[in-house]
Amino acid sequence: MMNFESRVGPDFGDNAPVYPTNGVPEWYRDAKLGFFIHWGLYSVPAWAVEHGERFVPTEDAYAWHQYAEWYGNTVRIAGSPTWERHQEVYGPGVSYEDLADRWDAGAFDAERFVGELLGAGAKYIVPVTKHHEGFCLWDTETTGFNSVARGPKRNLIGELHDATRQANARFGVYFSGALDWHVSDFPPIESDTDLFRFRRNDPAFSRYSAEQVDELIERFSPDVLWNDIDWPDGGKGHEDYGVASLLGRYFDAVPDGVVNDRWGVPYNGYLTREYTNVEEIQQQPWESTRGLGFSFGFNQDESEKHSLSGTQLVRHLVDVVSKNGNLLINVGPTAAGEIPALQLQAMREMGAWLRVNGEGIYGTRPWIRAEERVGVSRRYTASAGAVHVHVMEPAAGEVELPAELAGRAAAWADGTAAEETTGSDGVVRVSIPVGLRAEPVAMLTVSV
Ligand code: FUL
Repeated sequence: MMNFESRVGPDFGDNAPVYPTNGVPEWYRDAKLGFFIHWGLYSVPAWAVEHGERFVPTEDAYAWHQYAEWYGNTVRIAGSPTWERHQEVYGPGVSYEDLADRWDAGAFDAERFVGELLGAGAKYIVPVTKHHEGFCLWDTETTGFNSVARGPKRNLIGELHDATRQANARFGVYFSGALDWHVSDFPPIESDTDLFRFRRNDPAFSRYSAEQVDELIERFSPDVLWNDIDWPDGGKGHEDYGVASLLGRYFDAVPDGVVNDRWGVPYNGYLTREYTNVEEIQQQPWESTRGLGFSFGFNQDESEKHSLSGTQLVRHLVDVVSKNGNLLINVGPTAAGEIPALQLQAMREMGAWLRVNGEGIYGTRPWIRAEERVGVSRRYTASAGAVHVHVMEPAAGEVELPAELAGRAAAWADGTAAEETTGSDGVVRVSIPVGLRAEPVAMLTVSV
């Protein structure tokens, strides 16, 4: 499947618009951890074929798409596992869109839900307001295909927004810019080529998309505007519905807002990386995103073997932050609006770790190196007057200190002062307190 990270086009040559920019504001760089929420119509079937079940070249993998939120496309590929399962579960003649009236979000309590995300350590949340299938989760005036008119009969984005603001956290929105299958009439996407062929590029579609984003800006003043796939080519340069004018309206309304890089124009706020590991410190702030499992939307067939444990999640966060990134980890609720137990467990473990070790994450910047190639696996972050050494395998019992950090006052997260020993090999090591050896990551703060 297509890697959606950054595509740029078309080339406007000398007539290239000037894209308003706010760079990447400090609040965003300080925040480090956000939660994506993929909750939508796709949460009703909540299913995708098990990741890795079949090997197919990735560009042709759309019939076996691992993302449950792609259900509305996968189900239209005759003979795909999703198509087969859909016939079994719903019987013939029930379309994906028909599921809108079967969506019961009765267990959703925005305050409790947001409380879990913030308890897990998030400083911002980014719910999907409209995914590729076109179902809107707010009280839009642009279409009746929305959660107020159908199914839940609730303004889900409004509720999430209010609960997030009330808790003093930052609120962003995800929006599927170039794909809206509800107002498109194409065969299903079966390859990367189709992904670009089967999308609307007429000006009216850009206008439709821009009106929706304008509503989101006006109602929610989102701190993050997270566009996906691209802005429709047909309207990229349009004076009202194009990217430049839209971003202009956005930054007028939200002066310290931030956008991502998925607009398909030569302008980036921050870079996005999806299920990709980054090797080095990146100069440009970036954001790692992935589901806790292999899907963003809830896939009810996933189990422990597909999902990040709390320990793996914390280590991923530390790795990303050490390389100048933020982590936008995804939660995929059930249709009813609850967080599945497997996801909740990892989230709570991360929250517990952050309550003790947060000073080595929030507000930090990369140090001169992110990690070392030899010795016990570790990552570094820096804050005013301190470098934090994050030991990724605390069970190792001791860790090497690089020359730049040796001989200085240092304390472990539990308050224990670090004691250095110099081995016959000349390497300075510190012993890891026994009480921290079972932690996901043990943190040592060195004054510099
Ligand atoms: C991708 C989408 O196609 C996925 O479904 C998901 O929303 C991810 C964050 O971005 O481009």
